[in-house]
Amino acid sequence: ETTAQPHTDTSFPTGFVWGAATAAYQVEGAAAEDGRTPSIWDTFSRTPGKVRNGDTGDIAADHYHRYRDDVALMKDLGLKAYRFSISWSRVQPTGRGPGVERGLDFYRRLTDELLEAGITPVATLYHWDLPQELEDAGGWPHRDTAHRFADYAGIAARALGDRVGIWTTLNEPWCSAFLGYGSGVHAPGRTDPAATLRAAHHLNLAHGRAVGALRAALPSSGQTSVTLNLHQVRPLTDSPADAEAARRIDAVGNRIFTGPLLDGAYPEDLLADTRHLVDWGELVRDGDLAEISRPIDLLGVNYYSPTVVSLAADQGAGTRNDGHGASDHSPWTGSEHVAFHLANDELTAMNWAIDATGLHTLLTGLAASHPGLPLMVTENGAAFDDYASPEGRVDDPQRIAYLHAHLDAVRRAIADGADVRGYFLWSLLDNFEWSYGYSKRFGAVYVDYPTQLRIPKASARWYSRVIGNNALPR
Ligand code: GBH
Repeated sequence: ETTAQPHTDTSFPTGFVWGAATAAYQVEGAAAEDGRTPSIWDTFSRTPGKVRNGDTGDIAADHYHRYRDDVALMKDLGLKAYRFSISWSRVQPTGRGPGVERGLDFYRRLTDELLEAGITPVATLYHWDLPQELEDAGGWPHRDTAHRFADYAGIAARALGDRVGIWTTLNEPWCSAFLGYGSGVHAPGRTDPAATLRAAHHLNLAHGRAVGALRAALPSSGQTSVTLNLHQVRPLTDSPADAEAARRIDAVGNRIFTGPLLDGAYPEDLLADTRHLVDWGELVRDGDLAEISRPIDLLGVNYYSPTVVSLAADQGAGTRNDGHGASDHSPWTGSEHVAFHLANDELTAMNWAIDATGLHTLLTGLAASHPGLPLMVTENGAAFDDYASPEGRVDDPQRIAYLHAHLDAVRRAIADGADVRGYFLWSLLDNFEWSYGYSKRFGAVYVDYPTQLRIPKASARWYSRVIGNNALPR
């Protein structure tokens, strides 16, 4: 420690980007308005048994109609940035052809409102809502989908590039590939290991091509990024077997993306682990890796909980504790002998273990492996069993504790040399938590769904003070 008061400095760098995040299908509603067509999540949520209580995103938090009030709320909380996603099937209902102005207009209105409130818009092009027509044509396992995505990226950037400066191509491609096509707990609900790996490659390719389309359409000040849910993988014990389990999960959970995106190649051990499932030589064509590894300006990191693994003798152990609902199929393609464990028994309402040191390790690890690459925490937060008191208050001390611990981990990572530019709380609002429907509340702001009334939780007020002070409470 070299500073004078090492244990009392709780402040963040000047200009640190304080934000909150949402995603189109989770908050917008208006599922059939202004030309929007179904995405894979509309189809999936309408399929009986796929989403808890049969919930859908038809109305969600009605953000499509209430965005003005929601921006006013953000301004009131002092947010400096808002991370939202664009619904592909609003902009290109068939996943092809020209953009639909009525769909684009929503994002023009939203971003105008944000800019007027002094809030920086941060747009994600894909937060899991593939136009159903493209899934019907083969979805992400089909190479053409990557080309369709680049076209869509160009349309969105030409329409909004004058007001949106920070662009993220994909949110958590691991979830799209491995939960969507592997375990099937996410849309489109397929359970095919070969399709999973093909999807992963085509998501990488889609990102790379989209970065090219963004660069062509954006002013030179435009920033491009991708958001990954990097698994902070830990072996259960120091045995060689558990180290092997950690290596495998790191390969198929992290390096399958960071390898091609940041380092220009798929790792050899990943190819070896999975070559019985897919013909990588046929899948990865000449020129793909150069496109995928186009330089980006920022890496987005989403973090919730660490991933603790051991090597199990029993086949199928990989299905346990994956945190994503019941499936007979493991998302961990090619890692059937790996078992998953909780890091501790302090759990959120998702039954995810709370361990903020994982975020520090992740950020400092990236700073060491990829020096010079600016980082942004694009999601972090927790679900708890929040409820509104008869007086209309929502007290969520557990969320305050969670945020405090994780923000302190970010602050320490910065002090240790990680170039972390900002932090986005997941989520601004309670919303549609995918296969859990509305049963899980991640918001800093409570949503009473029957009335759509917004109630800032105690954690929102707490976060607002942190932003105002640019520092954590001592
Ligand atoms: C994000 O996904 C999404 O981007 C967002 O839309 C979603 O609402 C939010 O998080 C909350 O779920 O070790 O058992 O914890 C996060 C998905 C969750 C995938 C944790 C990996 C690890 C399994 N990730 N999960 S476990």
